[in-house]
Amino acid sequence: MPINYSERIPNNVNLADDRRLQRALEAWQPGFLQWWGEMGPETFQGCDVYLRTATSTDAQGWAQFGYVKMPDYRWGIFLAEPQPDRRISFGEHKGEAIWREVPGEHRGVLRRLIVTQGDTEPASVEQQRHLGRTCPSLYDLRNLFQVNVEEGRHLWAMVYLLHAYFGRDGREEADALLLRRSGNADNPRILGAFNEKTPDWLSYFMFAHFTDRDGKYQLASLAESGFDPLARTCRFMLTEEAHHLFVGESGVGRVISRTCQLMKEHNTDIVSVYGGIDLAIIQKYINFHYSVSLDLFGSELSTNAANYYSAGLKGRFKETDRADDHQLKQSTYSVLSPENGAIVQSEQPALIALNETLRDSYIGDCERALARWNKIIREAGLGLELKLPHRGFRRSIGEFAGVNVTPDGEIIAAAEWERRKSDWIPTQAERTFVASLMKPVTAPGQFASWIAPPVRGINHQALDFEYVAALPAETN
Ligand code: BYC
Repeated sequence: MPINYSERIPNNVNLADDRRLQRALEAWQPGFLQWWGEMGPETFQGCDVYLRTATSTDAQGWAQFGYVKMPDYRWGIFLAEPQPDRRISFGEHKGEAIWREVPGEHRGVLRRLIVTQGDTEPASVEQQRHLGRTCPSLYDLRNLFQVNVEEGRHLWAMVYLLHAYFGRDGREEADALLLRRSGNADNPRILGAFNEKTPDWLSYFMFAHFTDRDGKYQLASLAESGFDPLARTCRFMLTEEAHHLFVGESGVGRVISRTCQLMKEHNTDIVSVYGGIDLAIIQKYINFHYSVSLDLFGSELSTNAANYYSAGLKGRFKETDRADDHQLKQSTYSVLSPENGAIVQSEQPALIALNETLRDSYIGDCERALARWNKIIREAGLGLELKLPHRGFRRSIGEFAGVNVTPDGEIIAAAEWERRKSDWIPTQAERTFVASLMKPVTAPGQFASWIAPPVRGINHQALDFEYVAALPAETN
């Protein structure tokens, strides 16, 4: 369905036919723009950025490329096309018609899920606000801004649902989404990972790889929802999410590639003296971001998750492709947890183990991506491997919270953890070193010393294309 760009808020939800909703969103828009000005990418708001904008939700039309100044980006409301005869595919309402309105008894829970999802979007923009100033290339700068404007659009997506379906409570929640701030002690973002800092580009690529990937799995579960407007919104968000994951995986891959090149050139593992990032440091960044992101799936055993599922609000990853009863009343699922100093496996009711089920899908995806990074190292002829730490490593949520688990999955005493943790997560000195490499590179076609160029440019453009033009004088 084409998107109407002549409207103040581009949309494919017939906003023009609903004056009340239109006015409510138009009233929210100035607050959003003010938030974007205060908390969106600093310094570069006046630049021309070669951005992709969605102009329709079908396979051909959702990516139009051209120079746009970020504040002029057309943030809009786009739902994927409805699926004819779609029925609820899981839970107590399995087989019933999907809901086009919020079912009264699930209103509070549904609102909470939408708010939690919505809160992550502006949070990530806030976390990445300062990165532009230290970009490793114009190509990377453009990709950062593409991700940022789309996270802004994902906020719009959730705000639309709140305004359209949740009345006054929804409007209040939509306002609150613009008031919380990542890392703010008094009014923080809801989920842990979104209050961490993203101080350098290695952290950013790790975030886009590991944390955005949680987004993929959460959105895919919400895309199964019996509440059809939520399902369709998330389906369209997933098309944009794929690019964010590409930025993360290829970004880390290019850092690894450059490190390998320097290792071979100088016949050493310690490439930091040559302007690269040692594989050992990259490993620690992986350990940090992977463990923070695992927490985003919630507790292994969760009655919340069971309730979301039974109510038909949040399914499993690829729910409809699974060959079971889609109600899970009798099934069990295998869960790991610490017990008397060891990590043991037990069978738990599948319904309350749904967070763990989703986490397992995510872990499988992370393992496949890790294998692709290791392939880069192998193809460089180096006999080293990166690893994902054990799922219990450095967890703050769920069964492993407060338990000291090594990356290899051994439970150790607190004192030993304190002694050894600098072997596993970045030390302040390593973070300072990585920060010291972050010198801006803004000449077209040039790349920082610590990262390899990408294989190809954006939308068939050359690598030396001016992906961001009209840079402020201070950044040239
Ligand atoms: N931090 O039963 P439990 C994305 C809370 S990322 C802080 O274990 P539940 C993106 C929980 O709220 C995807 N608190 O968890 C990525 C609960 O609080 P109450 C975001 C946490 O409810 C990059 C308590 O602990 N989308 O899109 O089963 C860039 C016990 O709850 C955390 C979603 O998350 C945490 N990590 O599941 C941009 C989808 N974990 O009730 C965007 C919507 C748990 O005691 N959210 N808690 O006050 C959900 O489905 C669920 O809320 C969660 C938690 C999966 C997050």
